[in-house]
Amino acid sequence: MSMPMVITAAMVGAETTREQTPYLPITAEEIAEDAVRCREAGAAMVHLHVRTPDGKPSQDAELFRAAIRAIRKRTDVLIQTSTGGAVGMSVDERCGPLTLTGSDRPDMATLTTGTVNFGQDVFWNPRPLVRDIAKRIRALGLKPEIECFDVGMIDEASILAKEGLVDLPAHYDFVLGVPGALTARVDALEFMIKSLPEGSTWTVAGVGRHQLPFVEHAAERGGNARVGLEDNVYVSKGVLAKGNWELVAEAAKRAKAKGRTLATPEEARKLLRLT
Ligand code: KMH
Ligand code: ZN
Repeated sequence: MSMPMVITAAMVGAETTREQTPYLPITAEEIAEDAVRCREAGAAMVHLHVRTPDGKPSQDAELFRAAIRAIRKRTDVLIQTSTGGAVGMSVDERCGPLTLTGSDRPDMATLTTGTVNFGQDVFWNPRPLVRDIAKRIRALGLKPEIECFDVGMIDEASILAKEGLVDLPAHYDFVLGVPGALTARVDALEFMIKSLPEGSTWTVAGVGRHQLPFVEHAAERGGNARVGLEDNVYVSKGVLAKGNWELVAEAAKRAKAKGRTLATPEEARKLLRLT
């Protein structure tokens, strides 16, 4: 029997704008309201970025603290904070959420293990910077989600493990379909899966129109899926999702149709070996 599927809602991101969709949550209260509905729809985890009140991407610790408190006041969904932030941010800026401790500490943090073209920009992750972030994640006692925008990032995570900066088996997120990075094709997903160290867990995040079809591919292959407005604003062709919750609900429907059950946050914590 396959494992329950962990659905992650990438709720905010750094690139999606209110011009693209009026349903993008920006304030802590808006994020918490949508997170509650995502949890009810079947998400076990949220992947979190935050914004300033005027909608600009930010990695400010206090904005994260406010969002984390607002979410935890209302739901038990796991919170994975971004360390990617937005292109062009410094490493200290990106690591803002890793300064949160005690009851404000996130449950998990992302770690991108290589540089990649990102649309018209470059998402810079030189090897020293990756090691710096890996150490900060470890110092906070968190497990990383290894964000893989290309296959070599899996190999780099194995090197980090040899250096004692990442524990194996680890959890990986394959982000497929960013312009300039690895394409969203099933054979690319298969190669990613084949490239993983023994015992790894994985999530796939298809970008744009690939988001919901890749929930089905993940369901068939025994993996996990990420959906949400960070990567895609449409629930069907030309129809905006009315919130992250609507994308989670659609993902849950498709996963169940493939015979998968959905993980609760507590089940996800065990499956992903979080502390
Ligand atoms: N916004 C992207 C440049 C992450 O959250 O760790 C990077 C990103 C990855 O979203
Ligand atoms: Zn992100």
